[in-house]
Amino acid sequence: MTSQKQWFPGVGNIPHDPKAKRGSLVFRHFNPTEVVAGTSKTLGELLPFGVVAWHGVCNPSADMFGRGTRPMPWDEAPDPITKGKQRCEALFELMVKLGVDYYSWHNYDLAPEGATLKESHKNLDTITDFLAELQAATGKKLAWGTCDHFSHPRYRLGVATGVCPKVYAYGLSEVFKMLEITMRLQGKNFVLWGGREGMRQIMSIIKRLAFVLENYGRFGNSVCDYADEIGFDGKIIYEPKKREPSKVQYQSDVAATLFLLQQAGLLQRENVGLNLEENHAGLAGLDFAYEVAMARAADKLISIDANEGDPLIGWDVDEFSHTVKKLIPVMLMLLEDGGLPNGNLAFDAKLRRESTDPKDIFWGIIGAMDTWSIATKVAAQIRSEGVLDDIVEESIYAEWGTSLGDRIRSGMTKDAITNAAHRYGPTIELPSGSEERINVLINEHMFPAG
Ligand code: XUL
Ligand code: CO
Repeated sequence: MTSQKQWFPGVGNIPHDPKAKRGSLVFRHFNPTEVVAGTSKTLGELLPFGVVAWHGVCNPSADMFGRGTRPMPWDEAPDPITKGKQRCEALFELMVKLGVDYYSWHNYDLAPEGATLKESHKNLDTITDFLAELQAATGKKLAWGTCDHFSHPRYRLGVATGVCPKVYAYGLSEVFKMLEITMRLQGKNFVLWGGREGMRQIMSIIKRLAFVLENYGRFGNSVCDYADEIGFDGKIIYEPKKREPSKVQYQSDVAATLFLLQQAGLLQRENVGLNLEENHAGLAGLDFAYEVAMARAADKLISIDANEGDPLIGWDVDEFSHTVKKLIPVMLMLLEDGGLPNGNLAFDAKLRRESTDPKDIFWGIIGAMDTWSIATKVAAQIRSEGVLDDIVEESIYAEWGTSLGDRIRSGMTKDAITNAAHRYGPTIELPSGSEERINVLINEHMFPAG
């Protein structure tokens, strides 16, 4: 440690205490050792929470119109390396006090970028040594590492899909280095988000789209090849986001990302997966649960950036999760999968600019952990009662269980299909889609009567 100083002196370790006086900083729902009904797993196992360095300890809560408002005493330091180390300490103090096991970081969140690539790598090595010490002292773990390929002006015209091979090479070598560091810190996965991989002026890309998408594939395959070469056993996880900062990002939603990965031969690679973020689904005009379902349908769901957006705001607001209802269908799926066995729930979420009490970051993370815990318990209850299964399997999709369903799925000739059409149509009796009944069912489980 650079000092024995506490960066959040007013807050102790946060207990699970459902009966605590209102306004106490406690978990009311998240109890890591509680076994979730109908499963053999605990809440802690099903919800592998993580905090992220960039929002947790680097983001001063500035917005487009105003300076930062958040007190960040760890940023006051005589030199950039000390500042980086103090950020690491503040991050680990947050994890320890909240009982969160994982963190994520971009290369230059914690290590200062140097004047040369060599100097940047040296700074990264110094910070990595420090992180390794903190991990050993606290037992905390790295969820994933990634590269900041959006802040520096050299990336303004793209990286993998950009206009310049020098930038491509620079960005890729930063990934190689950060991948080595992620492996050294025993990180679970490595994220590739593409904020600057997207459309700008339409006139400047109309001739080059196929060309840059080929580069996108080449870049990803080089990352995966290097991961294989050094024996990184985590996944390279792509994070879709439709817009912001670019007008349209190529990896715009799950379906588009799967298509790009397939075109590039990346989808077929065992070490490629997806990292989904709730607010990003909203920006694409999609339900988060739909995105999770789509990733699962392709067997590529690995990790989640947990946060939520605001339907009245058109950009990525990264609020800490606080709406239970939206997470219930997500948890119904994750309960089927036994959680996220190879990934995490990283809070890619930040404080509002209005929130300036040093305790606010605790309220944000505690609230989000409790929100996911409530959704997990409600989903477990719905699952164990089996009513939703009854409606969906036994009623809505029941016809697929008949012999005609079996025959179609095992392959029928044109004539056999046509005969079936003559036999069963034109009026065909269907079950109700039960839209309202399902809505009532969810409310009944969230707020049981009596
Ligand atoms: C941006 C975003 C990123 C990635 C990592 O919206 O979500 O922070 O998670 O680069
Ligand atoms: Co994210």
